[in-house]
Amino acid sequence: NGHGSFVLWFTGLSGSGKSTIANALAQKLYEENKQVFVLDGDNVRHGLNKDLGFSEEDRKENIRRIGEVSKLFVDSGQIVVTAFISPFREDRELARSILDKDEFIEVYIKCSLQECEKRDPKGLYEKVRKGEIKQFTGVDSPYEEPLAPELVVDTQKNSIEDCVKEIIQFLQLQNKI
Ligand code: GGZ
Repeated sequence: NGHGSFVLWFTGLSGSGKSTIANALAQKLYEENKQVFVLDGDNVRHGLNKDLGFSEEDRKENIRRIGEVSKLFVDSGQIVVTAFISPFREDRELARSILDKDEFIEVYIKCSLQECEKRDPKGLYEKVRKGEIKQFTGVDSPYEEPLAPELVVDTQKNSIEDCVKEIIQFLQLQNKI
């Protein structure tokens, strides 16, 4: 694998801004002629992983497969941005282990549950509170905060645009781009 291929592994609650930041960041990198691809629920959970739900076992398998697919993309020369809750430390560490040491950058998209619930962009938290969705991350399924992510961006305190800038600055400082 040559220079410039790696995974930005986003983790954070539903509604924290993972997909929004991933897509905005990918657009910026694309404009700088980088090969970049976003993996998220829309293109993975509806296809490759449509046999998986939200039990602990299924989330584990979801993350394992995304780790393996990310490795394939990285080996093909792409920058990959993954936007999955990936709530369990152990599963994120497994994904990390699939990639080389310098190919895996864990980014915690930080936002409190309270703020995510307030945003509720898809009305899911409301459904959870009504009992229509079970095992929802942060409510009745755990979210394990990263202990040593390469980077933390706080979407509660900062705008999406500023979060994207922070990530780009980090990548430049680390000589990744
Ligand atoms: C968490 C759920 C659940 C449950 C459906 N728990 O905000 P969204 O809608 O677009 O993102 C959430 C997405 C989570 O899928 P991931 O593949 O990222 O999860 S994991 O990494 O834990 O495997 C949410 C929706 O799917 N969703 N049910 N019970 N999120």
